[in-house]
Amino acid sequence: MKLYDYLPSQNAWKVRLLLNHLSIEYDTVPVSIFEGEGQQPEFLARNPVGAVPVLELDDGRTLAESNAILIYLAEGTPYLPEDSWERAQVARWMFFEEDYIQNGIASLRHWTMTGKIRNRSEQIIAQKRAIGMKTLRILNHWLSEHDFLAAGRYTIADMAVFAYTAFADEAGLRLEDFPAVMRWIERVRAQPGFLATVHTYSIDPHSANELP
Ligand SMILES: N[C@@H](CCC(=O)N[C@@H](CS)C(=O)NCC(=O)O)C(=O)O
Repeated sequence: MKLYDYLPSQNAWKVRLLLNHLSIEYDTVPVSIFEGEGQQPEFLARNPVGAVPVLELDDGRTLAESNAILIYLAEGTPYLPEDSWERAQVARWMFFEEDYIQNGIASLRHWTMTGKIRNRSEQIIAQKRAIGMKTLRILNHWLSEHDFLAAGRYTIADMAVFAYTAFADEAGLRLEDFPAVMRWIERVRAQPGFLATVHTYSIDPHSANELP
C-alpha cells in the first residue's frame, strides 16, 4: 500500500505509528501541502479535501481521514476491540480527537511552529487556547482514573489522541499542569513498536506559507 504523507503532519504520523506497530510495509508518497500539491487534480481525485493522510490500497482504492484509516488498518488486531461497547468507546475518543484536538491544539501548534500566529487575531488565538485547555482538562480528569482511553488497554483511540496532545507544549499549552496526561504519554511511549520519530515544520522551507 501507499501512504500519501507530509512528514510534519501528526495526522499522518498517527497512521505511520499504527503501520509501525503492525509491521506493515508501505510506500510513502510525499505531498507538499504548503506548495499546493494537495490541490492538484491528481491528489484531489484521491481526497477531494486536499489533505493528507491518504491510504491507497494495492487495488487502487483510496481512504482519507486519519481516524478512518486507523479503523481500517486496526480491524482484527488488538488495537481495535471486537466488543461493540468497547468499539464505541474507541470511536467516542476518536470523534473527540477530530472535534476538539484537531481544532484546538493542532491548529495552535501549526500556527505557533510556523510563525503564522503573528497573522491571527487575538480573539481567534484565545478561542483556540480555550479549546486546547478544555481538552487537556477533560483528558487529565479521565486519565487520572484510567490507564488508557478506552477498553482498559492501548488502542487506536490512544494513538489518535496522542498525536497532537503529546506536543501541546509546542502549542504554548503547559503539559506539566496535567500530570495524568503526562503519565499517559509515558505509557504510550513505552508501547512495543512505538514510533518515536516525529518531524517539525522547520524541515519544510514552505511551511510558513498559508495553505492554499
Ligand atoms: N481530519 C483530517 C485532517 C487532515 C489535515 O488537516 N491534514 C493536514 C495536514 S495535518 C493537511 O493536509 N492540510 C492540507 C489542506 O488542508 O489543504 C484527518 O484527520 O485526516
